[in-house]
Amino acid sequence: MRILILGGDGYLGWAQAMYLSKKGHEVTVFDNFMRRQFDLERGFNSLLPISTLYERVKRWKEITGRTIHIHVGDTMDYDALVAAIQASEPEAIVHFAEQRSAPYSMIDRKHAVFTQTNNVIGTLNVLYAMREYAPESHLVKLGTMGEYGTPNIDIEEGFIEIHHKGRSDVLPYPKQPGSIYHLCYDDRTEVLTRSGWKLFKDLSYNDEIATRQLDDPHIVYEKPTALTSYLYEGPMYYLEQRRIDLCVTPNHRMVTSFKRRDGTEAMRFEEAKDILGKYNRYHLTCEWNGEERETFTLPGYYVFGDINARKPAIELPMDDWLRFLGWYIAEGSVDGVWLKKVPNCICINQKPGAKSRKVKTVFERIAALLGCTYSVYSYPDRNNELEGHYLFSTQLAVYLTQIGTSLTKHIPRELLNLSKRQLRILFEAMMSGDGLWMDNERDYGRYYTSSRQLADEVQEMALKLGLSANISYFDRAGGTGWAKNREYRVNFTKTTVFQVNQLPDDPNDWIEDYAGMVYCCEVPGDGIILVRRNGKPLWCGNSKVHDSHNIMFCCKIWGLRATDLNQGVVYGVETDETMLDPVLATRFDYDQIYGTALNRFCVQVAVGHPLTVYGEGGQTRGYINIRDTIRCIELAILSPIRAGEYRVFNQITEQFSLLDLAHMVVRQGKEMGLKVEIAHMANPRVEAEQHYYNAVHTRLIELGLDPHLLNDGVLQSLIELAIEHREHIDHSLITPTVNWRNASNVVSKPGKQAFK
Ligand code: NAD
Ligand code: USQ
Repeated sequence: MRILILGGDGYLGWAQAMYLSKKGHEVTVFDNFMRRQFDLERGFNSLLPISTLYERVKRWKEITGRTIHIHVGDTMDYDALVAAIQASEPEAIVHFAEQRSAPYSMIDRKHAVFTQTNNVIGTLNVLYAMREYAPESHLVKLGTMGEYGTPNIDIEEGFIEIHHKGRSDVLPYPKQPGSIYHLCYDDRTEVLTRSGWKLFKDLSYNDEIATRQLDDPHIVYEKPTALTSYLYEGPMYYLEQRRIDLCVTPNHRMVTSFKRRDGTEAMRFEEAKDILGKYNRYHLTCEWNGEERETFTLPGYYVFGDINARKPAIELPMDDWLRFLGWYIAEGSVDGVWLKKVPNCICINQKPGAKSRKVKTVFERIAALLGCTYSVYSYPDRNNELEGHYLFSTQLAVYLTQIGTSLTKHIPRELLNLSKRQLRILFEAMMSGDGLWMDNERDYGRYYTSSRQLADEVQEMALKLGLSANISYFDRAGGTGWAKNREYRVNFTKTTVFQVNQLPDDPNDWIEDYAGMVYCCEVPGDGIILVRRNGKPLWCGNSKVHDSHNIMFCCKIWGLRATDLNQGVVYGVETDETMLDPVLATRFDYDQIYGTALNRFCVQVAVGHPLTVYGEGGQTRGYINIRDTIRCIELAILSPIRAGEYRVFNQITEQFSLLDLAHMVVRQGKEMGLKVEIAHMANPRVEAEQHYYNAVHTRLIELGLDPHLLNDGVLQSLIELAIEHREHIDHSLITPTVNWRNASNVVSKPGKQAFK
């Protein structure tokens, strides 16, 4: 069989590659050497020295006569992945290529984001590449038992039968670790970012997305930790109402509002399909803590015709500037470009009356601050007399030309980060020009503009002021001149919560088939983001699932075949192949980041380090010998699988608590005449230290696995191996320094001997 092994240079991948090659399969290894790079950067090492992949493959050929092909590449690089698939034409793809260390993912935000991006997006690329170039191939994906967490019921193999309100179904077993957000919104949904509204397809990892928490309505901008997009054909949940417009996958997490007993309003997550046809309530508004700024800097400019003469910048009080700018954005224009080629005056025309008097006050103030001339001219216009207010300042005029003309007018982006109080000044001034208040409290009104961008920004400003706001537009058919342009209307009210009314003959939500791209993003916190469709914004959640759910989904829609192997902690490094020659050894990690419990304990015994049991030691996990790992994967590859089938095996052979393990190692160490003790350390992780654990693992046994269980002989050979190589052990790498409770941790550098 032709087999592609992604991550084939790693601890398990290399042992697997040799095992399958020896069995006569045509093996290709794909790896980006990320694991080796981490060692180089941090001064980490493997207990057994490891040769380069090229040396390994060469030696393998010399000893066995068999060829293992190499493709150096990254699953994040779709073209490289596709090239490997096209070259190897795999009948099976074994996917080990993930960042697999829990402590690594908890070092800090950067490492967390890398882990999620590498693993989730890398796997998505694998799925897409399979669909396009190897649709008949069988994906064998290494998952982990850790996905299930430590529930207080038995862990089944992937699926669980649920009886609910007299009905039953077999559903995926609940996952409880960190997870990705998955397919959600249609291709017309936008999301609010620090630089304005953006369609999901235009989002990048540098964008900062407006998020909130369930119990905290304040907008906090966060960079996405994952962006996902899929081609999707299937049902979508539609919700269309005066204030709300949404189109999401039925499993999407909606954020609905409900009244607590004490009358206060709270929010909760509900799946879209579960709220169909109900009188749901939605929270439409936000809270905003912007920045108070005392001054605005009017930039300097080069005097026309004299490149050496530059007028310096001028500081203006921010509140005065906002009052002026609001009027200018709504009603103002820059003149003089056509007269003198240099913009030199700013003009607002108004009918005589209250509005004209307001403009006069604002212009007089700016003229005084800038020391420039302000004049008012009266002239007739059609049936009216108009007052033209003019400020003569080239510096101001040069700056204002950047704010656009009627179709392109906009608010300088940095001003949208101002405090609520200052935004209100700008908003009031703009409303005085182009707005219409519909109540005396000024909580209900409309802003008119022919600039699409300005409409978006006024909506954002209204939301930050705590109002709910949507945008509609009006096409003026048959208009001439300026009046032929589309008119955008930003409608805002004080209403915080909106209830959807359902009329039996005119429902507001429904399920309808959809074919197109769907998008989502992952953000820190509760995963609530501000989205907008057809100009109507709404706080909304995401569908949290793990990348195994992506695999399940792709099997369903594209007919791919996949086996998801939820594997426990692996121990040991000796297989028939790794023992053939030192060049063929696989890595043996004992450090605080990549070293796993039993491997670490054996190294610790070898150098007389107390066994690092974190916390009480009641943490129970499934364990498996490396020999069984590689056999299980072979069994998964060889056992037939239907197109569209997604199956899950729990890949463990026995389970132990940490203390059980530690006591076994102590006993064996003493047996070998070594001094061994257990040190209960403060647990650097946040995890249950005493819990129920019973994981079903029968399917691989049924397929023919004959387990190598952990016994004194296995422990003795692991400890002997560690003793043989103990001169390579860097003691400073043993002590854990990554604490789950910290947002940022320091990982030891070489040369720091923490213990000797
Ligand atoms: P490892 O870190 O030794 O090997 C992973 C390999 O994948 C490395 O060689 C690395 O360079 C490569 N890689 C990572 N990201 C890549 C990318 N984007 N593109 C190309 N190559 C990439 O890890 P391992 O212990 O061999 O584990 C492999 C898989 O098995 C992981 O998915 C892990 O979750 C799973 N697993 C391991 C254990 C264990 O105890 N080691 C237990 C359960 C499950
Ligand atoms: N632990 C100690 N002392 C140590 C090291 C670990 O007490 O010196 C504890 C941990 O707190 C944890 C348990 O031992 O409770 C297991 O930790 P580990 O580091 O051996 O393994 P883990 O972090 O669970 O991760 C490993 C692999 C990972 C794989 C997982 C399988 O690195 O890729 O997914 O095992 S499982 O645990 O079943 O999810």
